[in-house]
Amino acid sequence: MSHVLAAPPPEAAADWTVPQHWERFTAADHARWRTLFDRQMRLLPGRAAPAFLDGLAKLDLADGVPDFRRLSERLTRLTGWQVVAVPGLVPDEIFFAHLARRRFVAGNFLRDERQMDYLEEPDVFHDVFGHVPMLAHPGFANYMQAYGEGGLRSIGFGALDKLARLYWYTVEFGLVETAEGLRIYGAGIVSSAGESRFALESPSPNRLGFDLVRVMRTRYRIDAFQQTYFVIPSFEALLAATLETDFAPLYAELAVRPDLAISAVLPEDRVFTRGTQAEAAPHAA
Ligand code: HBI
Ligand code: FE
Repeated sequence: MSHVLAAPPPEAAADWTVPQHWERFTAADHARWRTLFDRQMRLLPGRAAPAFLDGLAKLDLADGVPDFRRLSERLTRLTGWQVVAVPGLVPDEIFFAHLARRRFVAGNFLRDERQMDYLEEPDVFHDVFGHVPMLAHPGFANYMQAYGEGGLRSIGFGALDKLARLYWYTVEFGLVETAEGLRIYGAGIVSSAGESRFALESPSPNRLGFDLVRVMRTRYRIDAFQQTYFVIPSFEALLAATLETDFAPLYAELAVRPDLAISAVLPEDRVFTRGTQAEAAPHAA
């Protein structure tokens, strides 16, 4: 993670949090947030998981960059989570420690108008619009805390790179199977106009059934749309798979098995065909 500073910047606390200073966001910032919000809302009905859309409806994120104090009050009532501001990417250990305490860290800046489609570091739109709605879902909220606790333990096993793949292929780029077809819930997809369509409608990527070990063996790319997505049957199943697994022997097994290429499809993989009929999405572009 090349952008992570070695120590918290002078304005940050030891846990890397900073005051949000919500009042410093300008009218132009709020307008840019609304542009991003409105664009996603034209795409997400019929594509995003019902859990994501339900969370979004409860959180009041439409009007501009949210004030984290009010957002955290709402979220705390729903699932006990809070949102705290950080300058940008934080070290893994700090990130996991916040998750383990049910605190989600959000970058305290908004992308500029030249980066509306792509940026390298997570900004407040990715972090809040992308991640926070799912934290209003009790099962997913528990999964995220368990992930933080598991992340702290994985460092002791030297297995952080394996566990990071689980985060990548679920929290960031996950798909879920519903009675109506595949739906997106990963924050990296739901906060991206291009990938919201690509993940479900493009014929090119693989959509494979989720399997914990399979996912943790699979490399990932950070510089383009994903070539492989993993589909969970439900958020309850995802939580159960992680809570019921003893990761210590798993890490030992993973250490001696080769990584899988991003594009690999194994004979035992369940392969899904296209995510959703484009015509079934109410606002397909
Ligand atoms: N820092 N701000 C921020 N946001 C993240 O998503 C993040 C991070 N630091 C480390 C990190 N993620 C990784 O540990 C996970 O992607 C596994
Ligand atoms: Fe993210």
